[in-house]
Amino acid sequence: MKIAIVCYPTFGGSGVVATELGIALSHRGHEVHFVTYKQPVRLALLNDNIHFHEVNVPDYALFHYQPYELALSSKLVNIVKKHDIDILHVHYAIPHAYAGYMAKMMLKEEGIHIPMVTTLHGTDITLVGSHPFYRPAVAFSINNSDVVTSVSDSLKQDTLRLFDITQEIDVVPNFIDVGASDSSFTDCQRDLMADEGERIITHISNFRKVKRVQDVIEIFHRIQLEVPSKLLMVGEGPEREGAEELVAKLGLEDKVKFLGNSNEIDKILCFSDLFLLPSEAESFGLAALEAMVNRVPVVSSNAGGIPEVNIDGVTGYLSNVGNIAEMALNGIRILGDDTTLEKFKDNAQREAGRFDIHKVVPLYEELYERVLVAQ
Ligand code: GMT
Repeated sequence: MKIAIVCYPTFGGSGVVATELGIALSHRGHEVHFVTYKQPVRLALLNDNIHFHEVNVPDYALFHYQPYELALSSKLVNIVKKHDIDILHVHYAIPHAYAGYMAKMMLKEEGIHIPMVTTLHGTDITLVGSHPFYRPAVAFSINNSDVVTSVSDSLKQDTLRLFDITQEIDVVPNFIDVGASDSSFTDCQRDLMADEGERIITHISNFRKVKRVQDVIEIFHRIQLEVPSKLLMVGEGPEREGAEELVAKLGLEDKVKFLGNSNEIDKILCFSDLFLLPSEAESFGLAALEAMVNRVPVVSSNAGGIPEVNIDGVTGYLSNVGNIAEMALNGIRILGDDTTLEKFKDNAQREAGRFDIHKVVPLYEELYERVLVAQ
């Protein structure tokens, strides 16, 4: 099949999932065309089956806001025609599903019928999409997609609750390449990050408010009083400065390292003992799954779709959002002795296998085939 994938190219979960899906589809013989405003961060290699098309939006002084949707839908029309695309798969409803629908309608005028699959990722529904500013357009684009998928059952329920949805929603969970992560990296340089006898705790996110990075620091503050440990903070975003201030206020500067964005999170997770994800909302929690596949147990909130990934008492623990004290106690329970830690590590990696790429990508292929037959 020839598939055009529309996504955000940045370090966000939806962009990562879209990119990994495109790469996996290309390995399975499909021709994949990424359409976005910058080359996706995880798309290092372009090959015969992977193409990247940049959407350009020239600055024009009259426009206070440059019309990205217009440029994207025009680009999609041109690419579908030029490359004979079979399917449009848009990740993140805003504005991709809207632009995709417009492209579909323009192509229809020319007698070209192209189905659109929309994958909902989370904030496009829970934080941004349900705002009255956007809600009618988001509901319209969802209802006019040929297939709609959500990355967890929790997100499906949120979508049905927040919008007037007439379209069926298929749950296709996020995935991970279980075979690709090898926690026995020869260059797993633990000693660069922590002293002998110390545990390593990690948090990875885009440091937006919804991630509650201040909670991460507070939880670590309590854990390190009981268990000698270091905290690695990976990512960039608006809450980083506040987090650094809190680290200074708590006198933790020599125990907390801010590493910025990383393209090599496996190299950090390979020596991590615990992952903290106290998010306010999380449709799935891809970062938790990436930790688990690298044998890192997860102490998290029970928000949204996280319980579908992190199993309470097995791969880590779940607490109510903001319950810092309980999350710290759970962290101490896991890190307190080697036998318990090893058990949680084994469980985390085993349960990550439920989301193996080889199980999930065929689900998307089935949906593509279903929609093509229905055309
Ligand atoms: O919150 C993020 O980390 C970014 C955000 C995005 O829009 O890319 O992630 C969302 O999609 C990910 C991939 O499906 C999910 O794993 C995240 O849970 C989800 N984030 C939220 O729902 C807050």
